[in-house]
Amino acid sequence: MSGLKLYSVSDGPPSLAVKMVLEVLKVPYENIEVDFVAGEHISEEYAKKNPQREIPVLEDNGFFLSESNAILQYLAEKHKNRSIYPEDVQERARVNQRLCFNLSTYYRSILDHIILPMFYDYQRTPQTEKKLQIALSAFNSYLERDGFKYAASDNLTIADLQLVTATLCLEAVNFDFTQFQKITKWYETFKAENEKLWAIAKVGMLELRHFNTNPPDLSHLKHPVHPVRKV
Ligand SMILES: N[C@@H](CCC(=O)N[C@@H](CS)C(=O)NCC(=O)O)C(=O)O
Repeated sequence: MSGLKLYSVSDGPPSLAVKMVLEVLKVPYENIEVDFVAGEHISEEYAKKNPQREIPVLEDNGFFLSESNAILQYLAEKHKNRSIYPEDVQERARVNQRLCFNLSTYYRSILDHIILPMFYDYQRTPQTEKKLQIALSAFNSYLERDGFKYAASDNLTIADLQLVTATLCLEAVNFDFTQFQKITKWYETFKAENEKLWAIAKVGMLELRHFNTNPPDLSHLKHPVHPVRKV
């Protein structure tokens, strides 16, 4: 056993990206499911692992790491996988740029328009939709301008793992993004060429689909980070 522990949530896009990189790297690990609906991540005990009280967290023999981008970079570095995280400075910079774009803009807009209103007392508004459309347009333009098969290269990199788990949220709620043809093609290519990875991600997509029509009751949570719906 590698001694690695992953504190994850089964429908969390960042958790799914980490699970996928562990599959790519063939690293054994212990998965510890954090009970999000029970608010386990808000506890003081969990805050020792991640003061942001967010999931996922990686524990590598007493070393705790949060922020899924940092986890992906750490694991790819540690296992010296130059295919999913290239060594060449410009190639690596492109991967890092896509990871930053996902965190700051693409997944951010998906979080605000799709995910947060699913779980919390937030609304889908014309403004959140507009930001999402702008982010989709930017991602589509990156794919068009650079012309790679994958998001940052002609092969799979850690950037794809994050961008795919963000995109699956759109699929979960049947948000039509087919007008963004490069994104649609890239997403379908990922699924077709990475069946094992997609099998991991699909579990989360289906759970999110369920939550979208059956919103969870989080009204029992004490000190939630986000406003909870009153039921
Ligand atoms: N930037 C963080 C985001 C992690 C995140 O937001 N995770 C969600 C679960 S998918 C969470 O823990 N949310 C806390 C909450 O809703 O209270 C990362 O990429 O790891």
